[in-house]
Amino acid sequence: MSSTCTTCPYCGVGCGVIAQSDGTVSGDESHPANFGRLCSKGSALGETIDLEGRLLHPQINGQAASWEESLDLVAQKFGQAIAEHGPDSVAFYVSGQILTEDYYVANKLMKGYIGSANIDTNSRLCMASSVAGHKRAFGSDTVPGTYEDLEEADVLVLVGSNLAWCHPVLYQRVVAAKAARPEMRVINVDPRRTATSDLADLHLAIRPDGDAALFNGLLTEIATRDAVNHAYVDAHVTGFEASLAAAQSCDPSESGLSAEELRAFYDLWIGSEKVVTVYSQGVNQSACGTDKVNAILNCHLATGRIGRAGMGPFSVTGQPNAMGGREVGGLANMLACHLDLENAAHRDAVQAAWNSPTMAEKPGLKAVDLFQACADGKIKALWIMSTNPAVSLPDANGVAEAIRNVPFTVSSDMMVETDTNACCDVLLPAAGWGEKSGTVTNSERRISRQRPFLPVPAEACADWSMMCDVAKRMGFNGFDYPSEAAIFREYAALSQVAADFGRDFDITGLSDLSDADYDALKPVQWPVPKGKASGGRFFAEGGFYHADGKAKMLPIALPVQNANETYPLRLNTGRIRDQWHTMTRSGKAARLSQHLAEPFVEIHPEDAVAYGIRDAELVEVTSPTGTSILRALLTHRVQPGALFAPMHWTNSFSAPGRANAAVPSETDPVSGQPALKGGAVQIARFDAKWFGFAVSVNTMRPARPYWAVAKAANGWRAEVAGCKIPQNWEAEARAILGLTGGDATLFEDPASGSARVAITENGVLTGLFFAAPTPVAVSRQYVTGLLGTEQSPLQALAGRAGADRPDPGATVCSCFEVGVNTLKLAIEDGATSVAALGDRTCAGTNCGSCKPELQALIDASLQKVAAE
Ligand SMILES: Nc1nc2c(c(=O)[nH]1)N[C@H]1C(S)=C(S)[C@@H](COP(=O)(O)OP(=O)(O)OC[C@H]3O[C@@H](n4cnc5c(=O)[nH]c(N)nc54)[C@H](O)[C@@H]3O)O[C@H]1N2
Ligand SMILES: Nc1nc2c(c(=O)[nH]1)N[C@H]1C(S)=C(S)[C@@H](COP(=O)(O)OP(=O)(O)OC[C@H]3O[C@@H](n4cnc5c(=O)[nH]c(N)nc54)[C@H](O)[C@@H]3O)O[C@H]1N2
Ligand code: SF4
Ligand SMILES: [Mo]
Repeated sequence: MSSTCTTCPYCGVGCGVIAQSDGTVSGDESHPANFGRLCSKGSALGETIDLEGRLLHPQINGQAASWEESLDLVAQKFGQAIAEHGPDSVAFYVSGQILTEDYYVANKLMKGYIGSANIDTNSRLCMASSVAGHKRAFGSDTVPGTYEDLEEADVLVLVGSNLAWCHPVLYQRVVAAKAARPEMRVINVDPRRTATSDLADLHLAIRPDGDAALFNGLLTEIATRDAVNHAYVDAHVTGFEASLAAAQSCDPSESGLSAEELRAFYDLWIGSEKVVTVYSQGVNQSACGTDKVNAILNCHLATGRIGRAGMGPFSVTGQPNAMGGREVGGLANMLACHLDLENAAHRDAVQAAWNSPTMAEKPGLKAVDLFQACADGKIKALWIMSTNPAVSLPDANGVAEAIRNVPFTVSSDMMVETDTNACCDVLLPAAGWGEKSGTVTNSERRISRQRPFLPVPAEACADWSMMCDVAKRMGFNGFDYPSEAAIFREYAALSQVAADFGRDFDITGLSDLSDADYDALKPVQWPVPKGKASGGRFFAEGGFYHADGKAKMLPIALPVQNANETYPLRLNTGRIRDQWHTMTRSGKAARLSQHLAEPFVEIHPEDAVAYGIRDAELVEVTSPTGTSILRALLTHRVQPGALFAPMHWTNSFSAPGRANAAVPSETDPVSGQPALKGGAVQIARFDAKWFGFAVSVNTMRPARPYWAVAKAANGWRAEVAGCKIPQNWEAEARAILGLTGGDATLFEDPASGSARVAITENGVLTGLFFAAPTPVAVSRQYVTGLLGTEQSPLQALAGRAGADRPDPGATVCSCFEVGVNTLKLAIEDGATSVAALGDRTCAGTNCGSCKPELQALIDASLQKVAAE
């Protein structure tokens, strides 16, 4: 079997993967992002590459169509809209999950040929505030540092980042560095306690959006303690005095932290030269996100702690090619190679290099405004590519309506069934990871190849290739690429234009790659100038990209916190360890679906008491845009007044549990990034009359008032709830299980209002259903494990293991499917370190993503022992 070096398609860490044609994957030891490590999602990639659910042929209005017909139709409808309503009546909405070559073609087609800048990307939801903050401070969107800086730092600050779950391999590198140098300090700034906080020496549970107050306080203290690097500031920075004055006029207690916490933070940050401040969506996805970014950058500029080993601000990117998208100018306000759309000289130079008929002159619509324009009838043709906005944008129901309101819509995706596809006229089947070929850029500016190791199935096709086919049909020259290598060469050559303007993005050293060189390209960090050394850090000696060559510090005012009496709570949202975004791929892997199998909302116990909500009941979370129904998880990890819900669930997995139905679309005024972490909401207990849990060998999609399904090893599992007690439990069970045949065994207890149904076919268990007036208390893991086995229905209906078969409990380690009960037993039995637990149970010994949870279990058990 042949093996192929490629790159993981999930997060922006950009790990190297070695894939076999049978789908077996392992970490690439030679890749400088991961040196052989993979996390739980990376390790389970092989389970997501089957063809189940794939979109394999083009469709027009739900009917199979040929590529010829489909491409003709797309070209004709886009051409017609442009002819009748002008270039700004059409739009592309693309994604940080397409490859650089795809992105380059999309941007060239829209800006240089159609002549509109109405191309925006899901990076608007993700990186836009960082991009805007970088541009304001540095004059360009440059990430100054490298991953090694995180390891070499003496103080590592993680702001609004759940690195343990969202950048797990980078997190593991930090864990290893801290183990090697125990004096290293980690600070986590997050209103919520997360798996990442568990590693931190200091967890600062700031008030939501308290970041600017914290970093303004830090800037003031830097000046008070005489820690300003005057030589650096005098030579390379403007705006120091005004920024300091603005900071000094703020009250740092607005951060919500105590004087002691602030002092501890200042002592560590100021006390070590080697400080890295990593930040992510807790900073970016806010109505004041760009200001928060600049408040952080200000402190690094004032101390000159930037661009040197072990120090600097570090915005980690989310998607595998979020960075590549920024480089090709995928955002509506940018031009290729970090050039500026609003700069006439830049526009002319790019147009000349492209030899294109036109060039967009003004920025296009940013994501939220773009979908508003769809709702307003201003967009006549829309092409959505590799993203699922009907789930991932705020006001998701409104966005679905807006897409339906556009006269002609196209979606190119790998999967048939997505919430967005359901709103679109034409579906174009995309080649996916393992099939497609091109490059991606990770968080530390490292360009790596994604290489194919699987045949492209049926009629699927690379994104760049379908766009070129449409461009040609629209009569445009300049899209005759023989291969993705040819696109890459053109792009690398275009970066000469950027180099000539003295800009940061220079990859001219890659412009002469032969097809064979491109195929063999090793991971390389930009800049890659022709004939000079590549990679490294930026700004140690200044060299910023504003006209005066200096960086700008910006005066930052604090956000105004308005109390909202109708919607008094704040809905924070984000990610869980084992799911990726809208679950179209990670949702296929049974072992990834067992970690957290259902959407939930974290609620502080005080709020739960105030609203009369008990643990594991259901909660309606409502904003003016809509409602989502979520399982209540009572925890001190969130602050009173704050809720946290994961973003992942969709109409395929839990229609009522889609978080973004209830996330309003407020945006940052500078970056246009939505405030996905701070929607104002109200909550109420959802008045369910019965709760159910079901497992079936069939796919379930039980359209009950509440439902959520997850893939299991031998079928599916479902949580349901209803508002009316069914007349006939067996009929209800069969409807939910999707099982008409087989023998049913029914237990009903009218006194308690509970019922249990088992279905067997030829002695094999095909379905189990449990219902009760309160949340069903059966062992999910145990019951799910019974599916497809030969079982006595009576034994199965007990819902928990007999004494002879221990119940492993909820899965903690996805790789080896080790449950919480197994782990607790091992801890009681003396395995009181993560390594010992690994020796005993294998947990944590493959990808290591569960290590924070293993440590938390050990800590909890030791605390319990100490309290006894
Ligand atoms: N498992 C998994 N990993 C992923 C992804 C995934 O879907 N699943 N997606 C990838 C993508 S695209 C992205 S962008 C990254 C995102 O990676 P992260 O940004 O690390 O993840 P999030 O969970 O979105 O949010 C991070 C934290 O911000 C905190 N936060 C909320 N409000 C505030 C605030 O006002 N201030 C501060 N300081 N913190 C706040 C939240 O409580 C949350 O813990 O993850 C990437 N990695
Ligand atoms: N409430 C809330 N909402 C959020 C966030 C949050 O923190 N909270 N985070 C936001 C952020 S940071 C992000 S990045 C977005 C992500 O949100 P989305 O981009 O909407 O989510 P994905 O599920 O990654 O969508 C990718 C789609 O592309 C398809 N696909 C995969 N590979 C290919 C390919 O090669 N070609 C094509 N054409 N299609 C492909 C997949 O099947 C899937 O349908 O969500 C945002 N939404
Ligand atoms: S950390 Fe995990 S999800 Fe991210 S690139 Fe590496 S293996 Fe993939
Ligand atoms: Mo993202």
